Amino acid sequence: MRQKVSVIGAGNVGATVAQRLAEMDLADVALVDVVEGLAEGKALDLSQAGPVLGYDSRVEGSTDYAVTAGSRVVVITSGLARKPGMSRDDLVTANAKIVGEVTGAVVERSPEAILVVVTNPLDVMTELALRVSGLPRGRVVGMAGILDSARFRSFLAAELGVSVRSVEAYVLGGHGDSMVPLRGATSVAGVSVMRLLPAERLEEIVQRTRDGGAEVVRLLKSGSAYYAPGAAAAQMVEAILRDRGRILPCAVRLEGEYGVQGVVVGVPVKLGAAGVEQVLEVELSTEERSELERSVAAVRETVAVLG
Ligand code: TXD
Repeated sequence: MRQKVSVIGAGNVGATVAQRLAEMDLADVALVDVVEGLAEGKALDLSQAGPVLGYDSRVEGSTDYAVTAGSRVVVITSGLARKPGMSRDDLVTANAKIVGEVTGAVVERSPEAILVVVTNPLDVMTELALRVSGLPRGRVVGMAGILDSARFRSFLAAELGVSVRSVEAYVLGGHGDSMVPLRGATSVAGVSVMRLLPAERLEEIVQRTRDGGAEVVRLLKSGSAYYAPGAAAAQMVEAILRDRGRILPCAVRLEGEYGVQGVVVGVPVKLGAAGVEQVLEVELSTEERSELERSVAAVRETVAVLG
């Protein structure tokens, strides 16, 4: 049987996720947007790339959630993106309304689906989707850590003149200014970057990683990043559909892990057919642990806005 993945929001990130999924020939894709014609137009365009690139994924676009029925995974990207000078948290009220409505609409038609949340502020929107859907935590997972880690990896690879494939890095915590790029656990072929780079240079790269989204927003002047976010969300979908059991940093509600109760933040998880199948606890330095605590507190504060 063909599998279906729905992508809600046919804007920059949504369309890029749909494109990646189709090009991987992973599933049929249903694209939904409130803007009349947008999802339909992009879906048609993507369908017409199939013969050139050789994929058979069917891509259907609509304003009507009927097209999403029976999805295995639903990726939620609908909502406003940051403008220069804005923080992700500035989006909370407007996007809570959108993500709340969308979650209700998709779960009604795809009660078995796993939800991958992308909309900002990421950790808070993941918490909201959990509450609205009533699903267990393993089936509502946020995308941010793969992106933040990819930024960290790309900066480190360029600095050290090695392939991005040889750099293993984890960025944990909330997807905001207080995210926690791990130093000790970040390595090149098993050698910690703390031994490969002077401490000040490593801290500069850590800071550039934290500001990675804002750097792109500033350059683009309208809209925020979407190639790397789209690729990251598609990687999560692939891990679920192919039951890979990949260990990826994703946002999940902690229930005691890392000493945190009832807050969504990014940590390494095992992602497979059931969604988040395990939360992994990596060893943190005292400094990293207090950074994580600060990040958790920042997420808690924004969650409070939801009421
Ligand atoms: O790491 C991450 N999690 C992120 C998050 C990385 C990049 C972008 N991140 C956030 O994703 C960003 O801050 C936004 O909150 C979302 C979507 O970003 P994108 O760049 O795709 O924004 P666009 O291009 O403005 O697209 C949003 C689309 C747009 O077409 C709207 O018409 C649509 O969302 N939209 C809706 N669709 C369906 N239903 C409703 N209610 C709706 N409201 C808006």
